[in-house]
Amino acid sequence: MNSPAAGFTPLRDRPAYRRLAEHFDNVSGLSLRELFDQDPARGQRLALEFEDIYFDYSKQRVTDETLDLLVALAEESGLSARISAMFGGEHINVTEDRAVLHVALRAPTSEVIDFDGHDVVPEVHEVLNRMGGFADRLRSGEWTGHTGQRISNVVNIGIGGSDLGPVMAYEALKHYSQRDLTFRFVSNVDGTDFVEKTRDLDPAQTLFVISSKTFTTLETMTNARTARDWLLAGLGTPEGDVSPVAKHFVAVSTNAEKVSEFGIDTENMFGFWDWVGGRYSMDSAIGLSTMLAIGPDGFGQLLAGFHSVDEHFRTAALRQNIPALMGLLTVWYTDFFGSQTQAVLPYDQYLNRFPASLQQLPMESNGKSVSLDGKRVDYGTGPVYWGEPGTNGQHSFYQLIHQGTLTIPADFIGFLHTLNPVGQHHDLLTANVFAQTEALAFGKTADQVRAEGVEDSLVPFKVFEGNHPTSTFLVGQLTPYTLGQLVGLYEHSVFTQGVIWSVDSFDQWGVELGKVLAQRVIPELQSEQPPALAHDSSTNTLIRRYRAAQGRS
Ligand code: G6Q
Repeated sequence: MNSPAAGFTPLRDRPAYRRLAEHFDNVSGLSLRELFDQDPARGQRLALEFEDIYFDYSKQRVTDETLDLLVALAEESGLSARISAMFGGEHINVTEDRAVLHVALRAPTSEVIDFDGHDVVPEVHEVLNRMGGFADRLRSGEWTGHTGQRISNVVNIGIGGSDLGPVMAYEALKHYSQRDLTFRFVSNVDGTDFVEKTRDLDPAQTLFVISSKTFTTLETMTNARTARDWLLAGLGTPEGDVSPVAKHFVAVSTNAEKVSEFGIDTENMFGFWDWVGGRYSMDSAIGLSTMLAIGPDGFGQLLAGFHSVDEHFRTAALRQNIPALMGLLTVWYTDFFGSQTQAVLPYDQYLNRFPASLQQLPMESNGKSVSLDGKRVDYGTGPVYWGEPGTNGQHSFYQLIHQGTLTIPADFIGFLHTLNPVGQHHDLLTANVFAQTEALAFGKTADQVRAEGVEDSLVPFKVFEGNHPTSTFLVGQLTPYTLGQLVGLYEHSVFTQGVIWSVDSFDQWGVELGKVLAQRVIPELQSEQPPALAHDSSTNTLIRRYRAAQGRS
């Protein structure tokens, strides 16, 4: 293992952190009402504009001093140096001794990004060009299935980072997609997922994209084998003949050997590199389904959006740096207010999978309890990210945000222009964004409630304390470009948090234990003979009950 960030000062010992702790005692009692009363221009002042993205953080529970101290904390934590280290291809994923270069996936050809002594940008574009050629052939109907029929269904099989980003992007960019192609995404090892997603598809017109960085993932390989059987059976292929696989399967992977072993011609494999983490891979070849849906140009715009935010993150001063501020605000609430969650609330139906996809990014990256020196942290790290598209959430869980006992910072994401201008819908939708953030910030006092004629006994129930922190992103329109920007903002916010918390944001050892244990249990469920079970008494009993239900004693 690389020597991890040798000599970093533990978070609680950093001077800015200590000053923030004192500062918190002075400002935590301040209300957003007071802050806005003291500074009538606060709503314009605490906002940043980057291209088509307006970021209003004035409804956060911060003063100018808070922001100065948070920026000082970022500086003391070496954020600028860590950004340079990431863009410079250093092995900042120390526990796996890997570089973290997803920024290279969206670099234009004019840029040079060095990794272990060579420029990776040309190879990135070589793969993009191959993907583009394939996408053009498939979208135009030139690429046909084994029987000569045009492909009209694309099924991506992958899980985790090889599924969540692609599903989210497909949903988000459906407006720009080629509508005569049907897209489905199979991830769960539960056979129901495969069966339900393929039940109405014609095998002769279906292409499977097997997306797996390692090409060894249990869920994906199980689904891929089922897909192969489904195809061959559906086409009535004679026993032993696997020739249809060539026209109906392509692979996205870093593991050519395993792809070939599966029976997919490596000519039809699109590669990427071990410096791309799964949860940062939607703009690598893992995005092939996205490109098939929106075309190579649209995919290029998505990458350009990501790249614009990469440049902003790399070059903007921290106080004007949107992802850096987003990350610092999360640190502020996590470590000083003790918040354990962060809501992400997009007001656009196309972003219905955005919160789900986003969950993986911060929670797998910063869900860590050991810092880079291998020691247990004595402060909070990654909060739970969650959300739903607005306004649906307003009719379910917003109650708790408004009147519960938790402090839940929330990001509201709204758009100036809708892609579906139907009647008054967009005005009504957007009115809800503004009304909610206003209500969360300023609430409703007992006096206001009484003035509405509410009888005294009911007043406490109808009071809204307010002071619930929110940021509002007001974006021009949902396009491939702005989607890339939004995801890029969260990626770099997560990076910023990880730097402050001194954790390795790019490993995921926590995912491994379950995988190993499952491999041990599988034969215990399937063996003919009763297995010698050596688990705890709970697990042993569960296994026996399951075996009995399958008629295996
Ligand atoms: C993401 C994780 C994880 C990964 C899946 C799929 O950062 O590493 O979600 O993407 O486990 O892995 P494969 O792509 O190797 O199948």
